[in-house]
Amino acid sequence: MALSAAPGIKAAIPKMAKERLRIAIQKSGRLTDKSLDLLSRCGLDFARSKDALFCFGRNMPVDLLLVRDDDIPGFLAEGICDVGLVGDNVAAEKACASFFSGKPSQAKTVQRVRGLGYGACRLSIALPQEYAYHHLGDLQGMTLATSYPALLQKFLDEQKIEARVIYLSGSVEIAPRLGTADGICDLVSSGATLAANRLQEVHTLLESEAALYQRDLSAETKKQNILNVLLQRLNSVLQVSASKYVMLHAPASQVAAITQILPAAESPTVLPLEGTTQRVAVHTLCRENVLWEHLEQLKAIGASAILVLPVEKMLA
Ligand code: PRT
Ligand code: ZN
Repeated sequence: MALSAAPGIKAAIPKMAKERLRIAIQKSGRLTDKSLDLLSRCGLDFARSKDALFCFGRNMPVDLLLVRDDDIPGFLAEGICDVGLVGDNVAAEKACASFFSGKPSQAKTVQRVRGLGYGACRLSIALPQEYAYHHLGDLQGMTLATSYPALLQKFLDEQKIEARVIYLSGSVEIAPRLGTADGICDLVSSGATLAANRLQEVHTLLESEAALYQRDLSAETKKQNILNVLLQRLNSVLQVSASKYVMLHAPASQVAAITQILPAAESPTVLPLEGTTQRVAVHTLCRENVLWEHLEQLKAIGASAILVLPVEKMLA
């Protein structure tokens, strides 16, 4: 936990206003654009200069802190920010590290509120492709390189596997080729990096996505109320991203089958079509993403003129 950065951060940002919620996001990295976009879709507008660490919220009492993702759990625990958008992998590693360092209370004050639907990845152990892996016991006596030493050590302890953990801050995947380690424990999303380095994924320790974490605000009602408004908007925005409005023509006899095929479909509006009693127009809201497979199934039971429209805003 890079708490050593805290005095610098404290000096760089305005005095903590008791009535303003402070959200930390990653300054520059994989989560930055999606986090900014999500907050903007929640209606938040920030006065943002390019290199600023701190951005003032123009239309709500919510300010932004732009920092390294690894610092976010520590800043939450220290009360430097109130809310953080950060990968579960980072939050779990910091919580685990503070547990090992004898400060479990830090981890307890920071709560995961909800996943945000982006930044999906998994923390996995990988070994050279030529290694004939059978089971976890094969890791016994190996040296594993990782940027997640606390999570890996906890996993090995739980499995009663004695392996040596070495910490690398980056380029973990080349460690086996350099002869520094037998295997690695690193983040994987598409698997392309593992394949390019001739590594096989043998076990997943953690599934991760970007998530909203908060510190305990039970004694700060105003801030918690602001967060509640933001969470309500977030719920709508995230539900809308998955929702689709579907319009199609179909045999009148197939309306029930159509709502069965469509994912999480609401009760449909069924309208007559000019010049026929055999076919009808069906309109419905689907609360989950509509895939090509769904459209193909609809076509197979006689649907035509199938339109899938994005939903911009929704208030349930
Ligand atoms: O500077 P700062 O410390 O803020 O950023 P960072 O360099 O530590 O993090 P960054 O921007 O690389 O990632 C931020 C977060 O994105 C991570 O903490 C995860 O929560 C999430 N995320 C999602 C990923 C990936 N997917 C991912 N694939 N973070 C890293 N990777 C790397 C992985 O380490 C490996 O090198 O991508 C490579 C594997 O990708 P595939 O697609 O080839 O499998
Ligand atoms: Zn980082």
